[in-house]
Amino acid sequence: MKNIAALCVCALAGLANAGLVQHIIDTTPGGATVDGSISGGEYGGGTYFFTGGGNRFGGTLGNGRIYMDSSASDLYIGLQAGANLNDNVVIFIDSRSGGFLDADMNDTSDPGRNLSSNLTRDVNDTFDAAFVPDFSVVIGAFGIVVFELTNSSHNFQIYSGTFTGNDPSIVREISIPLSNFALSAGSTFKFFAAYGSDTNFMSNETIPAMSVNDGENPGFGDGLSSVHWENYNAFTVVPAPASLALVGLGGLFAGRRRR
Ligand SMILES: [Ca+2]
Ligand SMILES: [Ca+2]
Ligand SMILES: [Ca+2]
Repeated sequence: MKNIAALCVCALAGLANAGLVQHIIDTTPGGATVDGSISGGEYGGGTYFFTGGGNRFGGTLGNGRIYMDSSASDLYIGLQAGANLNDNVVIFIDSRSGGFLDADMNDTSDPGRNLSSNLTRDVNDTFDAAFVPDFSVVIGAFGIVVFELTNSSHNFQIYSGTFTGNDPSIVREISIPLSNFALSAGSTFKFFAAYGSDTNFMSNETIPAMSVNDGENPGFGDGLSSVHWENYNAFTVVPAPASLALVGLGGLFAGRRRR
């Protein structure tokens, strides 16, 4: 009985520190302009961003920001790096049921596919039970690539070479059709981001912040049995204009009923 009680306490302690960290709901009908900077009204007037933790690769991701915005047709992602973009940010997107865990995937045919399959090279990384990714977006000096994850060879979706090199003053922006991620107006998806080298040597940097930020870089996983990436964020795509109008009408009728 003692052992069972101890196990329960451990599980609860883990749950208390895991899951959804930040949820942004897009209410701006327009999307962003893919021009390498954050300006004007895009990304909710500069308020739709997510922050993280960790700095063992110099704070590129841990001190950076991921901006998101959406329109009726596209999702916009903007990475503002906190230091030189010498390695690769991988954003895991959970936008539909099903998906693939680290242990399910092993496409090692190039660095972007490899990071999308395996974070820490020599161990099976684990995610929160509510997070099963379906897509990845990898951002590095090479540009930006989007994959649909599979348990064999990931399906290539998009490559953008608009922004390359490691200069952190260039915001890495991309426009991705909502349909690529099985999203539609008003849909919500989850994501988290990690940062690792071309050879899957992992930093301790993430968005959102997680317990891994407090330790050394997981690296290749030497001496570790697994690495747990326990947190994620959520973003809700802007509803269709008709839905926004209905929200307004609902408020009007509610007001009438009160009178
Ligand atoms: Ca918007
Ligand atoms: Ca922009
Ligand atoms: Ca999923």
